[in-house]
Amino acid sequence: MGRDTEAGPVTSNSPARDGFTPIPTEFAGRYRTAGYWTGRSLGGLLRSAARRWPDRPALVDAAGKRSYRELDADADRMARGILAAGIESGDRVIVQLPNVPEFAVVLFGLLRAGVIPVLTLPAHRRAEIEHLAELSGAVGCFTVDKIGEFDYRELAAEVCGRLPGLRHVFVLGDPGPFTALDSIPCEGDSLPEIAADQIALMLVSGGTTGLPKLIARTHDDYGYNARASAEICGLGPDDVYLAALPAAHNFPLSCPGILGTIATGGAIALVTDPSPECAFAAIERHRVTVTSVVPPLAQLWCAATEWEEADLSSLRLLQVGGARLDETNARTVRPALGATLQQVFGMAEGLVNYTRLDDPEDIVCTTQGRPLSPADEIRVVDTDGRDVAPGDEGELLTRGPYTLRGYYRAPEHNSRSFTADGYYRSGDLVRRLSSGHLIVSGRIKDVINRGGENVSCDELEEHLLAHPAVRHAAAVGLPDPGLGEKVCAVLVLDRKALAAALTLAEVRQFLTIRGLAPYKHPDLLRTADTLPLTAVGKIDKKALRATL
Ligand code: OOB
Repeated sequence: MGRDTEAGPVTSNSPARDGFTPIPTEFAGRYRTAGYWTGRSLGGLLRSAARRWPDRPALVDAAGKRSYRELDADADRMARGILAAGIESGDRVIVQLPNVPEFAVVLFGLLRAGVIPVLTLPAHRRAEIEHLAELSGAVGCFTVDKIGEFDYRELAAEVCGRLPGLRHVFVLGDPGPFTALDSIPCEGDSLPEIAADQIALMLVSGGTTGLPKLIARTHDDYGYNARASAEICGLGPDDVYLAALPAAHNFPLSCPGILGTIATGGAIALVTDPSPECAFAAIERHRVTVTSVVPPLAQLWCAATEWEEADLSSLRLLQVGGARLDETNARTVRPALGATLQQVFGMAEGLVNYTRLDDPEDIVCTTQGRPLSPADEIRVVDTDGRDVAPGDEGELLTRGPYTLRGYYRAPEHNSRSFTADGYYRSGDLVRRLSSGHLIVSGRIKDVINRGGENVSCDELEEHLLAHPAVRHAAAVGLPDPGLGEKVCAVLVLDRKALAAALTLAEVRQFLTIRGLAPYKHPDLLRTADTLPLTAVGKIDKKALRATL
């Protein structure tokens, strides 16, 4: 078992351990022997960087720079403060912060305290936050006062009212009735020693079922994810990474993102608004070299070079992932932005595929990359679970040194999502080329990929069915030139409600009241007399999509 060198009692995370499915011992042994798992904690990653590059900038923003030495000290102070406030190692806390430098300070503070951050997105609302807080048994919440018109303190107050276990709320900015993040007490004891095989943090899954799932990642597996990704992208101390997507997402966090940049001594810039205007200004000001975006944003950025004047010459690598990037848009990246394109096909569950920096242009523009690790095991199978012929389409199954073996506290779901020998069923349809590169050709999971954000149809349908006028509901994805797919809700209304038919605005209003994140709301509404059914009586989404 890995241990950090810092003195102090060993943290076991034991209260969080139940409900966690570790990678089996014989695999873990192999991953250690091969050097993928180093036994070092994520907090240790920053510590080593601070020793190696103390005076280099770790975080850059409009207000100035924070060196590695400063970030390291800030993280220690935060860790001590968190423990002094009464949160204990092994506890879980909700983190819902925008892309600001404090995100990194809070994240590393929690990691060093052995407190497990549940990394939620700013777009999440009551339905998601309450569910994730309950599922994780969170005792606290790190949030922000407001973003735009939305008040996160009100959200925290609502969730605290329903979950008495949520006792500690820290707010970045004006704390309202809670504690200000910058008033967190900074005295306190020595920090615990962190075992690297323990849960470091929890990511939220894009989800296929009714409610979002939690993915527990260990220090060992997530550290490997970040370091190996950084190596593939050739990151080093001269790189400046721009976090333009929400920092709590696996892509900007660890592929290689924030953690991969820290591991290699580069600087991190963050923007809360990824529009060309804002992001380009940040790229110019900080001489950003690498960033990651979803396909709609890549398309917008390429188009915006026509009218935006900013100097983007520092940008060497644009990573695009989260949803399928079509070949035409892929081919515009280099001419428009002057950067190398890298396609990234990843999942919070683990497996990440990258096109390599030296892959031929055709591979980069037509595939979604190949696995990060030589130890990633890939199977492409038919509906009976048999391997398809090389090059044929099938469902992607995977296991490996940084892929989960089970969702957190979800035994029933796990029996369906994993094979008996531990492969994760991704629900993605792929073809594998002889080079090992994958082409994502479709999906068998009932998910709509709305511009890189995954909307679980089950989850949305459950909310729609809660409306008193709705008898049956189906969510389907329809093609959209900007987003790739948009969300269409097809409703069968109660006879009495038919006269006063529901409007899209009313449906969205209803979902807002139910606390569902806005990106999951339908873009389109259709009503029908009946929904087509399959032979077993399930809603026939294929037929439904065809009629739309
Ligand atoms: C990333 O992670 P998630 O967990 O938000 O979403 C995963 C799902 C995949 O199973 C797949 O259905 C889809 O999003 N997806 C892609 C894709 N990248 C993700 N579909 C087609 N082409 C791609 N390039 O989205 C994620 C995590 C780490 C790195 C990058 C993306």
